[in-house]
Order: sequence, then structure tokens, then C-alpha cells
Amino acid sequence: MTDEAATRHFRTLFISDTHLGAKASQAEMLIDFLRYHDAEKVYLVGDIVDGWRLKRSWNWPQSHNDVVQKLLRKARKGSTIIYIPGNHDEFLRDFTGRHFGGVEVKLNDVHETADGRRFLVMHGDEFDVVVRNARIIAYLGDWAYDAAIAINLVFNTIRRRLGFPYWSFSSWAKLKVKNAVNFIGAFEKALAEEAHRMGCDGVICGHIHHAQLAEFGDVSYVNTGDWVESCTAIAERYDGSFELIRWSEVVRTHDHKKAAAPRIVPEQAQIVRPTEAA
Ligand SMILES: [Mn+2]
Repeated sequence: MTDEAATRHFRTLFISDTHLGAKASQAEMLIDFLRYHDAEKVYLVGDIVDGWRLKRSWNWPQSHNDVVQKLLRKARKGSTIIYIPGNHDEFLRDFTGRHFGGVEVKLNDVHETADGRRFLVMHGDEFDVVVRNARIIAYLGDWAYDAAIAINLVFNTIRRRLGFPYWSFSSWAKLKVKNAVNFIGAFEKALAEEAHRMGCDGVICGHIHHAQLAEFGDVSYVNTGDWVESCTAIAERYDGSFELIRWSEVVRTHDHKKAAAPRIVPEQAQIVRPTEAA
């Protein structure tokens, strides 16, 4: 009952990069978050299960199972749950259009907000090659851009068939710390451009473990972040506006379990202009 009093209800919740099956997954934080947040529709925006990590060494503690149970319970209680696979759970891309336990698998989706804006929802790894070669592609132009996306698809399908692990954006960017901001900027720009190309008002993605609410001209860029390091999620309020929830900060600064609903989460929405890609 106390839980219900503190639960925040949203129109939509967007969660990604939980990496269940990986030791670094902060499943307990996520269970806590799911306990205090509910929505009519929940988007799982990829890398929910870390298939590559599980393949190397099986790690499935109770807390990881509890996350799955909690999501399935939300589905049973009436939430629409859409699972958009990422690169770490790309085995699910073969099950596009399928339902399991009330969860629908989609390659990507277009979400319409309460105020009528259309958002392309996708994980974002489709743009890895573009990001890695941002400089060259910017120089070569449009055809190189389209070719890069096509190459990315073919390249990773082959890698996957051969059983090689997928290249990880976040660990790669961290290795190149000095340029990490540029890579993140290139990713954000590529995704915003794709949304524009698809005739959408914005994009909602994950993949780079860097939560963000930003505007690129007239295109909104929304990134859900992750549950490995930052413990972030994006929520759509009933008026169609978005909120970036940094759950670890909420937990640290508030006794959310005792506080009443309107007081538990301060305005955490961050509108920051990302650094332009070099
Ligand atoms: Mn990813």
C-alpha cells in the first residue's frame, strides 16, 4: 500500500541497456525503479538481455529474473510492453512481430506522444559504422552515409553467424576518452538525422549509455541511458512532455519509500545541447 502511494504513473516509460545476464547490470536498482513507476506503455529499447555475455559465461541471479517477472507482471496488469532488440540481444530480432507473455517484439517503432509528436524508437547500433567513421563520411557525403549503414548491417550479420561478439560502443568510446564526446555527438547527430529522414519529430534510442534530452534544430533527440552505470530512464507524462529520471540520484537524495508521489522525484529533466560532432 505504501508502495502504491509513492508510485508515479506515466503515459509511457522508456528503458534500455539493462544488460541482464551481465555482472555489471544494476538489476536491484531497476527492480526498485519498476516498483515506483508505472505506465500504460513500456518500451524496452534494446540490450535488455546481454546475450553475448551469457554466451561466454552463464550468469542469471535471482535479481535478474525478478526484473523479467516485474515486467511480465506489468503486462498482465494491462501495460503494453514493446521490446525493441539491440545488438546485445539481437537474437530477438529473428522474432520480430512475435508475442511472449504479453510482450511484443518489434524491430523499431513510431511512438506518438500525447501532444501528437511522432518519435522513431530504435536501439541505435544500426549507426555504429557511421559513428566510427564520422569524419570520412562527412567528407564523402550522402552516398557514403547510406553505404555505411548497409555495411553495418551486413558486417554484423556475418560476425553474428560466425559467433563473434558485437562491438561495444560504450567501452570503445571510453577507451578513446579524449574523443568520447565527439563520438557521442556523432551518434546523436546520426540518430536525429534518421528521425528527420523518416518524417518523425524526434528519436528515442539507447545503446551509448548516455541519457539525454536534447534538440537538434527541429528534431528532438532522446536517449534512455542505461542500467549498468547511470540507472536512468525516460518517462512521458500525460501531457506528452518527457522527463529524464536519474534513479540512483533520486534514491541517494530522497527517501522515496516514505515520500508522497509528487515529492519523490524533483524535476530532473535535463535539456542540454550536445556537442557537435567533429
Ligand atoms: Mn547496444
